[in-house]
Amino acid sequence: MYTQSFNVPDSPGATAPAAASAGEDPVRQAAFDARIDADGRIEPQDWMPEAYRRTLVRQISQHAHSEIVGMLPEGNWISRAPSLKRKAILIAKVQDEGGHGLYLYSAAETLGTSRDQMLDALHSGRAKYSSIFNYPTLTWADVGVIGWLVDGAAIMNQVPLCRCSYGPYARAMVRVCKEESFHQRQGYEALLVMMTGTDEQKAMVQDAVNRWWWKCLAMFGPPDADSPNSAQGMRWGIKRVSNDELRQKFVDATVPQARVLGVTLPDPDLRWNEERQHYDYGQIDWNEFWESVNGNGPCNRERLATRVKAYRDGEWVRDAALAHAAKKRARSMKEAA
Ligand code: FAQ
Repeated sequence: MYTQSFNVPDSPGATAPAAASAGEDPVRQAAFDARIDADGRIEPQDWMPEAYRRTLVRQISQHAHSEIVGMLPEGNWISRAPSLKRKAILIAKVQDEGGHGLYLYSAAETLGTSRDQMLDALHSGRAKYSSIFNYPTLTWADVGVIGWLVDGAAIMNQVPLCRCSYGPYARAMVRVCKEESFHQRQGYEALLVMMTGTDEQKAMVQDAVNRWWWKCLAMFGPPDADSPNSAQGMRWGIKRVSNDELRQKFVDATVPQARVLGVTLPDPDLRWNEERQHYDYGQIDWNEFWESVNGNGPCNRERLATRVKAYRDGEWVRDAALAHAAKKRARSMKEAA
């Protein structure tokens, strides 16, 4: 359904030169720019402008936080899944999201920021994570809709990131996208089954679609004109496709899927535009989006409190692992002496 077939420009620098950063070594800056312009990869040991490093830490750590916080809405349904099969699938999916968070924290650590620093930013409310995870999962249909639409939107956004200019992030995204693809399909399949069920089940699916649709469109971030980070991110080959373009691709891919499923997308302005060869869609409520981003969504407080508690509860595990590692190190030093 979602493929790796994005046709993105090979060389981000071919259309716009990478920005020169004030105060950076001009020779190393020129080598960096040339690498970016040639669509090469930047690796952790390579010199890079501080602004590039900061942008990557910001985006990758936000992405990691989103995966970890994103375990919570669906995790809420593991104990209430309607069958053993659905429970096993859901456990696997939620574990995958945890794994994605771990690859992404590791990728961000290669830029010189520690996991403790990133987690502290999350737990203190300074760091952002995706707006979408601040909404409640009210029924079992929400789990299917998250797979279909939230993972579907995540794949749209993440496939181009497989070609991000920073090597560790790009490589992490390849595996993440393969797993997200399974997540999207399991959600869609669960909904297809519900739509062959009772009227009550069908109504439950439609209700979940009504509640999640607009929030998924907002997930791609503010409109390009209001996106302060996009231009530089694109010039550096971190972002390959703009927020609005990805949103449009998502709408275009999802409308036929909704038709097959037999649900109505809750937008009276949604219609095919022959001239643009895309679907037109209505106005996104950006106030609601910013409320969620800035800590005032329906579940922000609950989500953060759950993460902080999990971190505190896990302290003895981290301490034990560190003590074990120290003991092993001391033993091998003694043997080597
Ligand atoms: N939520 O200038 P831009 C998933 C912020 S993973 C919260 O356009 P940029 C898997 C943005 O950070 C979902 N904040 O920024 C899963 C910036 O603030 P800052 C996460 C948002 O970076 C599925 C400000 O607005 N995916 O779902 C959001 O160029 C199911 C201005 O925005 C990623 O993180 C938002 N939705 O573009 C897990 C992908 N949108 O930092 C469990 C990687 C924007 O200046 C279950 N990230 N903001 O203070 C990206 O591609 C980009 O960072 C964007 C934003 C596209 C999210």
